[in-house]
Amino acid sequence: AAAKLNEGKTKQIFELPDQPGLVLVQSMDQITAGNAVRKDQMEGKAAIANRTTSSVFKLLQESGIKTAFVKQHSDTAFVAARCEMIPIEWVCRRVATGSFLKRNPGVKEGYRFSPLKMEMFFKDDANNDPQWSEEQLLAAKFSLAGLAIGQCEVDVMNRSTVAIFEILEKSWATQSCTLVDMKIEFGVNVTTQEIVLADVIDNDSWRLWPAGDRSQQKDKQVYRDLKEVTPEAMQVVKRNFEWVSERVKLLLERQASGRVVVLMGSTSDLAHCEKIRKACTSYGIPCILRVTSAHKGPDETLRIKAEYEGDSVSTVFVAVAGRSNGLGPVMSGNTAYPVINCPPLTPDWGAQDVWSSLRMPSGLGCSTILSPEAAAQFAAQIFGLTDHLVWSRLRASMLNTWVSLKLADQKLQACSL
Ligand SMILES: Nc1ncnc2c1ncn2[C@@H]1O[C@H](COP(=O)(O)OP(=O)(O)OP(=O)(O)O)[C@@H](O)[C@H]1O
Ligand SMILES: *[C@@H]1O[C@H](CO)[C@@H](O)[C@H](O)[C@H]1NC(C)=O
Ligand SMILES: *[C@@H]1O[C@H](CO)[C@@H](O)[C@H](O)[C@H]1NC(C)=O
Ligand SMILES: *[C@@H]1O[C@H](CO)[C@@H](O)[C@H](O)[C@H]1NC(C)=O
Ligand SMILES: CC(=O)N[C@H]1CO[C@H](CO)[C@@H](O)[C@@H]1O
Ligand SMILES: [Mg+2]
Repeated sequence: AAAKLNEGKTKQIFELPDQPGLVLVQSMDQITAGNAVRKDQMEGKAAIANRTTSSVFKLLQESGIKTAFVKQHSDTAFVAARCEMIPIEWVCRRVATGSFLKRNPGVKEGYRFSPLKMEMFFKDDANNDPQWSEEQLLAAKFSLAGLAIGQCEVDVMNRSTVAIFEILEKSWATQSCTLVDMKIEFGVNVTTQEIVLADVIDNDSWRLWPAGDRSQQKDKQVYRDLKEVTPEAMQVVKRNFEWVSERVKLLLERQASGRVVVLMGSTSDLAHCEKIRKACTSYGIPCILRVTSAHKGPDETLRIKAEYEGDSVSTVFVAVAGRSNGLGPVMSGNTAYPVINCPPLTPDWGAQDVWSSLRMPSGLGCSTILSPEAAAQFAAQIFGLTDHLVWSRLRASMLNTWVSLKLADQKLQACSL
């Protein structure tokens, strides 16, 4: 049997002898509240927890959030990157409820935080997990897996928590569920020294109110609120957990279908168009390339347009035409779908050619974006309005860019010292 590295109230962590950078996280069939004062076995809970954690981590992972999760191992266990855990619970709130109301008397339940309210708690069972300020965390001078937890690391965790909350909030909204608040933990990947979302996200990690209605809450609060633990009451708690674990799978499903259709005036622009397609694919958006010239074959241009208007799949057209761009404006004047001009400009005439994409007759709403990647990104932002999976990739990408800049600056400062 593999060596046990750690054991807590709800999980055991095992070494994977053949994969030193990885661990096995095993859930146990036990439910706790109020720091294990109340402890009941609930058959099947571990399996439900497993499903919840796996689906949520998969959703975040596919969006581009760095997490410790690697893959599902069994009904009750998953494989994760081996981490040294930062002993802080990061709490993020959209709606005031629970302990926040106790600590902030006068605030009414249901108060909405915009921006999100961030809090952190030091994981210290003996002292009931005291709330900490950022300054206290810095003063603690934690060092995990060789990484000192300073201002930069704290900012990265703070920003990551917000992004993770927003992604889960958008995802739950597709199920008409309000994500009220959430608590998460970060670890330091021992192999890469990266800060990653670790531990688990299960129904104990958040409050979910279907249709924003507290009375229909599907989270662990139901269990905490039980006056007496009867078999019937435990069945209600378990049914709620099952409800969450069934719903959480739906978060991974695309809610809307959409596609980008790139029209190019000539195959000489193929390389430019392939860049658009590649970027679309990175957002999970299908992208189709077609050749047509609005100057030389307008009948064909309009026929191709009709093809994509005829099947009720939401479409963003991207027009790629050099020299004089007739394609984008003609499309834009004849379809209600969005049209993005993405002209492949050349150094010699680009400054003149671009005007054929910018100066439009009245009544046309096409946009112009010069970089092929940025044109795809704009199309993704349009689909992101209705597709939470696309929106999540955009949101995670924003976070990752922010973190890279922060780390680049930190590295540069360290060098110049
Ligand atoms: N990927 C990981 N690598 C290493 N350790 C991990 C990983 N994920 C979780 N752990 C640790 O496994 C231990 C057991 O988890 P569990 O949640 O059961 O503990 P707990 O009793 O709730 O205690 P805690 O208050 O520390 O969470 C915890 O210390 C947790 O931080
Ligand atoms: C963490 O470690 C694993 C294996 O040890 C590695 O494969 C992975 O890329 C690392 N980074 C993240 C973000 O998980
Ligand atoms: C639900 O919450 C319990 C309470 O701890 C948690 O431990 C369990 O893993 C969760 N199960 C589900 C359904 O996710
Ligand atoms: C997180 O960042 C916000 C915005 O910079 C800041 O106001 C807040 O105090 C931080 N929260 C914590 C707990 O560090
Ligand atoms: C018992 C059980 O349902 N195990 C599941 C754990 O989670 C993964 C991912 O959702 C499922 O594929 C397993 O079947
Ligand atoms: Mg824990």
